[in-house]
Amino acid sequence: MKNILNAPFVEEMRKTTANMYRLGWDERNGGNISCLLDEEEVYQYLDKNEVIRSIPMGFDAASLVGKVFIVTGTGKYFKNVDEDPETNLGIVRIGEDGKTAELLWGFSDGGKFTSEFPAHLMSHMARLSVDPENRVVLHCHPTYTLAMNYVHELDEKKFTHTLWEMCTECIVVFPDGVGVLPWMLCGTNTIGEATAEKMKEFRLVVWGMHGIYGAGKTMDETFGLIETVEKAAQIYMLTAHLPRINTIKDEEMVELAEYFGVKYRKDFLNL
Ligand code: 2HA
Ligand code: ZN
Repeated sequence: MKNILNAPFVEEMRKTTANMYRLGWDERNGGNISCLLDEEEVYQYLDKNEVIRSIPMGFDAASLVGKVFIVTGTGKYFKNVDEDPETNLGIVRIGEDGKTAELLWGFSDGGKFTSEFPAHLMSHMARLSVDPENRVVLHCHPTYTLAMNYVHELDEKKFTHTLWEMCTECIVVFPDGVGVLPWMLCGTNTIGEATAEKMKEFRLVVWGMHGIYGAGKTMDETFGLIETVEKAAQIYMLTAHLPRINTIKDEEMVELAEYFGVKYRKDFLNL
């Protein structure tokens, strides 16, 4: 067996959580990450027959039975993942009943997966149904995106359009736009179901006055989506109170989308 602490997927979680913490997107226990792993790769590091404990999930993830995820722990701080991955992270396999998570590694202080595990797994299921290569779901509280929630209408079309206007590359990076949910109670199956419904259409979902969810094929892609939204939101917040003299026009966004060959939400433009 290889040493799990050297596994690229553990390393990636350590680096990503540290990065996000430094960017100020994950104060205290804010934020959570889950990543679908390649089973063959995982079993080079862990014995598939050694289940440390079984943890009830409280929802049905039938289409994910046997799938293995690395995930951040509930109440754990992104700040601490790098120095102690075995306490702050866990590797779980979805059990035969679809309703239990079998712990294969981590959560060494008796902990368990993030309180947002329903939203994560339901989002994985939704994304996989439209993109079989989806692997990563990432949630955080990026500062400017959150600030923008208080001063901008929480309307999908308007929110996406404003972000697209703020940086030239936005429409190319997230041509599918940003889904928006109103404020909802977090940590519940209800917000999980609402997020998953949006995830069939969007790789990015804003949780009104809470934060954002991103999904993608790789950690880089997913992180990059949120990073680009956050950059656009920052430009918006730096300029929203000033007279707007210039803007990227809808015709120019069409030019960009066509030049880069992306399929974009035409109905989010005002043409
Ligand atoms: O678990 O971010 O949404 C910390 C959170 C909850
Ligand atoms: Zn949160």
